[in-house]
Amino acid sequence: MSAFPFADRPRLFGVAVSHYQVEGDDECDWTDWEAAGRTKGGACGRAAGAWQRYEEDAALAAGLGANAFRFSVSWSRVEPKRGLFDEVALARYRRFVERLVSLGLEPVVTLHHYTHPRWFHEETPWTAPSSVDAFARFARKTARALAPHVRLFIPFNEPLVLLLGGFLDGQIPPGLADPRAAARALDHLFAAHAETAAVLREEAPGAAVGVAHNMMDFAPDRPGHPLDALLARHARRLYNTAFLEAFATGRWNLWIPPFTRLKGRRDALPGSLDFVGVNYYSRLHVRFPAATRVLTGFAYRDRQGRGLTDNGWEIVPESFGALLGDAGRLGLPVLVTENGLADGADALRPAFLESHFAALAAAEAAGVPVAGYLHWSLLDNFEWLDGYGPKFGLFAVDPDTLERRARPSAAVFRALSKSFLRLSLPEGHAQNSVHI
Ligand code: IFM
Repeated sequence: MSAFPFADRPRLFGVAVSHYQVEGDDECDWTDWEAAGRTKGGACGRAAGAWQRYEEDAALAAGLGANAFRFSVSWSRVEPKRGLFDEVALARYRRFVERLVSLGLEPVVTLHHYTHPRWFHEETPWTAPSSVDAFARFARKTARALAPHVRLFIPFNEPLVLLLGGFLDGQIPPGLADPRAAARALDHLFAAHAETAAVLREEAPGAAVGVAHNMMDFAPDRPGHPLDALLARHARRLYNTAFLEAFATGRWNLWIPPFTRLKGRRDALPGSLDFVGVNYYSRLHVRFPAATRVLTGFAYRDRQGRGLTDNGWEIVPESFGALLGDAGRLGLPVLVTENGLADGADALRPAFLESHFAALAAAEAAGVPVAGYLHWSLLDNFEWLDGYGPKFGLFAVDPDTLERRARPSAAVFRALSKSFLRLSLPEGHAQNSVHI
């Protein structure tokens, strides 16, 4: 049983990155997706060159006053051929983890952040039961290499986005738009989470296991329109809580308008989470009738006049607070595993940080057991379908030299680290798993 938040580090404050978006030159299903012209933003290429610069990036995070660093392990580097594990890649991640620890940074390790080894979709895709063991085996190898330095593992980043984008909307690998495949994939993703949690508890006793769940707010596109309001309510519940509750109850029943229902049960799910990770960015406006494209049929609007981010997302700190409240209802510690914005000019980021920290503090004061905050992102990085356009970094990355340069908001972030980490946990703060 994990005792997260840990007594020796009750609050986490730091940054998040993911392997494909910063490492560079990682051959996987996304590389093929880019080559097939399926992205708007072109190829990832050498990204931010972090595979060679992780140690430097750890020091940048420490310089921001962070005590935690979330990153992900590339499955395609670790298992380039099915069953063949690359010890050199594992050793490289181990060196990085040791560096994090030596700088006083808690490693938060994600095992799946969107990409797959090239063999995966052919040989044992998420629609096949064998995917569960394949993923758990990779998780075991990785945990064995990184334990005992790692106390926080996240088997899956944004599994619902992978499901919607990869199996219902055809936008990301494996590029399917097939409700039956989606139903099978969801079942196996849940099973893989539960199986991996069990593996991690064997390999890294005492480590805490979470999920990084993308949470969004939804609002009626036509304020006051009853059908838009109904749709927004449904989307909010479906996207945020209905999915999360499956981890507590072991059951799911998701109706994705207009015609898709995903229903299932996995008895191993309850008890498989020690914390809820929240990735929060924005709010979408929905209009009845429901869109046919799951991920792209909604609109962002600047309803409060705060300005839209570089990639057009609305800034809504109020929704952050409300969604943290929803996440907190699982009765588990809530770790903000991502929050940030694309803002190359750094014009909006200072106010974004201040307002989201105020919302976080208010949620905490209202009883949400907040265990920490990890900002997306330390660096400008490769933003999936949008390539290098959106700049999410506290540090800008020069595309030619890969030199990192702090944006002015890095100082704001640093100042926030002091006040955030100074606060101690209120009495009775969740220390262990309680399931609804
Ligand atoms: O860059 C992504 C990340 O990989 C997952 N969460 C959302 C971020 C911003 O789009």
